[in-house]
Amino acid sequence: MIPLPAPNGIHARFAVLAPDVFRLRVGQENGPATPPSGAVVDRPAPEVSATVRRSRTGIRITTASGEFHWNGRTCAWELMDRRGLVAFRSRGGSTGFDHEGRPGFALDLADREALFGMGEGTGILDRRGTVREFWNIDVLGHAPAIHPALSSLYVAIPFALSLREGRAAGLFWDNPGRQRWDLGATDPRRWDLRAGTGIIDLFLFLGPTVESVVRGYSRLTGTMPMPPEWALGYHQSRYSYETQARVEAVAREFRRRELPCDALYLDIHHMDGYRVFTVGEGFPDLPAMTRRLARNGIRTVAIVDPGVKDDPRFPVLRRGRRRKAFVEAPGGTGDHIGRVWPGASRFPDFLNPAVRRWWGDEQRALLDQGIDGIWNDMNEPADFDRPDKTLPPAARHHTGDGVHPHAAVHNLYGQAMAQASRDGLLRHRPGQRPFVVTRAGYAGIQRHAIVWTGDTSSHWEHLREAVPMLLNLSLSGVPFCGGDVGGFLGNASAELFVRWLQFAAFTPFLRNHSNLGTRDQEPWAYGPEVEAVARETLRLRYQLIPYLYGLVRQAADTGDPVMRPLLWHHANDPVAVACNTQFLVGRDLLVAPVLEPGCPSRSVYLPNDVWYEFWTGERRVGGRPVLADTPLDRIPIYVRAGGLLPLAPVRNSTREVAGDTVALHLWPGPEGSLLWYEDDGVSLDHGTGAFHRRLITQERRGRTTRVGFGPAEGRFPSRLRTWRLVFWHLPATARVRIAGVPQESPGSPGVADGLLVVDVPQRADAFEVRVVGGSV
Ligand code: MIG
Repeated sequence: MIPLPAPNGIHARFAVLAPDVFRLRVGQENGPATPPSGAVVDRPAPEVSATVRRSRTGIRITTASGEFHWNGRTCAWELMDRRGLVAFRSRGGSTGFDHEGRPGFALDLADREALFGMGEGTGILDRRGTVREFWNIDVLGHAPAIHPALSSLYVAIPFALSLREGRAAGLFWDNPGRQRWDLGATDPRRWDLRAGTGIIDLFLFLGPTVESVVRGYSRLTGTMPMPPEWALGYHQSRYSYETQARVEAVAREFRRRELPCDALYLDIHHMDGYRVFTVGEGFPDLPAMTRRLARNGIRTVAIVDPGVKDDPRFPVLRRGRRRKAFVEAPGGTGDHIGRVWPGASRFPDFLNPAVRRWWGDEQRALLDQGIDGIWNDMNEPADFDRPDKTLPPAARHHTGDGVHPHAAVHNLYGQAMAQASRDGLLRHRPGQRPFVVTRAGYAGIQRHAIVWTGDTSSHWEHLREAVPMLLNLSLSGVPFCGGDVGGFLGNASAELFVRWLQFAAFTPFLRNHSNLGTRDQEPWAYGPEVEAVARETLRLRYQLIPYLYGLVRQAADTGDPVMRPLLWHHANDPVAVACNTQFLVGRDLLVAPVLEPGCPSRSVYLPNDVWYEFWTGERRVGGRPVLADTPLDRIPIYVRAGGLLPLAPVRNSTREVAGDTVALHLWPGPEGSLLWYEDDGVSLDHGTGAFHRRLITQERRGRTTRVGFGPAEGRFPSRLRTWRLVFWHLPATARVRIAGVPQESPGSPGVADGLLVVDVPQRADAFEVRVVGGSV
């Protein structure tokens, strides 16, 4: 790192990680040791060329993409792009430590600057004008009606994406203690960032596109690994399916009613007196149950909470104590004893690598009985008896790198637990992709687990809030996320349930879950009309799985989220930037969920492009709102002109063999592309080339449409035999050539006017389908 001149007592350094990615570290001389957060993935730093110029007052560091200025007397600093446009500016006197040694700095906010990301949060997409705290807490029912001034939730990710008139930049302050960001709430022109402990360790991203900022952040903190394909199926949970008989009955209902389902969940009642890793009397033969479920294509996921019952006869506790595996009380006077579901409990010190390993091994008790996935809850961690609902600030963690007070590492606890879970699964199910869902996390959580957004309420207000919440999580490096379908607290009405399911069908993690004592919420629980809509919704979801799976692979490669705010592709369109009620799935699919009760229609803003209504094929010119009909069985969906959307045959589980024909819908437009992706869905072999990927493009010029199938990449043989190309707005009389060969009467009989359907046999080499016909 490049040493920066600094006033007495301050120790400042700077590093150029890439021409557009920088690190600024400001500490105190003789300050306390800072724990490593583990958020940043260690990678050998490439040689980046930078010019360093020192002056009497400070230093200037210039790269191909931008320039950093630092004043050694006042600690003023700024980062600007090549053209001199400021991304971040901190005035003199603001960067440093207060009299209690707490770090902080302030940034100028520009006139039309909007701030996104920051992990899980309530409220709208743009966080400017609010106060955000980073301190993981268990909040029951986080709707604003219940907690009006809620400033933190279960997942703290101190990463922000700033957008100024289409120019994006990013900032990540790696500090897992408490942070408080005043995002222009007190002074609309000032973004004030403070932490309770530690140092300033900032990573700055110059952009200027949203994509480059989020990709840069994802490269730094790691992208998500490929989940098993079944993670994209429909999951059914409740607090709790209390007995084996009940779980098996639910599984049978799904199959009898031909409702797709890939996983059922066991909440805390499956345990013996809430003792972690045990199975209670309600489940007399769990191995037989998981086997029967598996035969029906249904996986079983079990909840695992951190609190270990302080019962001297409980073997997990004894083994943990022998290993000194628990977080110590302040002053090191024995283990901290808190209270959670099992009553008095101790908390594994997941920050210690040896404890993570031990815990991962304890999971074997569940794996041996056929449990397929782990659900980590209460890992903020929650501690019922304490006023702050978590471990004492001075509780002691023995990390791999010294002893640290809980206050300095709090936000890492849930993350480290998820890491223990995943790593344990990797060891004990070698060669298989782990499935872990977590409630708490910090920057980098995507490397370890799927995130679900905890205890929402069955209110319309909360369904509305789920859209920006998942979008901001997606912008925070967490592409695989979702929330409880139907809401957790309280009873969802039939209408709310349907609308929630229709929305969630387009979110990566699709799980129905509900609180203890609430009404049944399985898709059939609201009667036949709702069940029929639910079935169609789930079938559409399953048809979309290949499309989603391809996007998940892109997320794994780059960090590009599956679910994107409109601003991802339309950062220069102020209406798109401010949109809280719609989102994109990939580039081409726009979803406008119904978020209000009793509405026969809703207004949908289409960004500046041409769009087609998915259900009817109607053409709509964007750059303005349109009105969409919203009968109960419809969710408004639009496809971008030129878009390609694959729809697979319906399955009841991803475990069923997929049919060998995929319908590839193509909407007219100048250009479009799809990255088609397949692999075996379960193993780690995709990491060594066992996948099938090809770029499919569409180009329309005048009366000619070309569909290009690029060469197949990877050594996994495609399961497809036939591409059924469905061209919207082309007549069945159009002339078709496949790889140069003219086709006789290509149009399938019985297809509606304005749809041309062409079956194309799968082949591995590159080829083109060319269609001439139709109007311009
Ligand atoms: O304090 O395990 O968010 O999904 O059903 C409640 C019982 C504890 C909170 C989770 C919820 C789960 C519940 N848990």
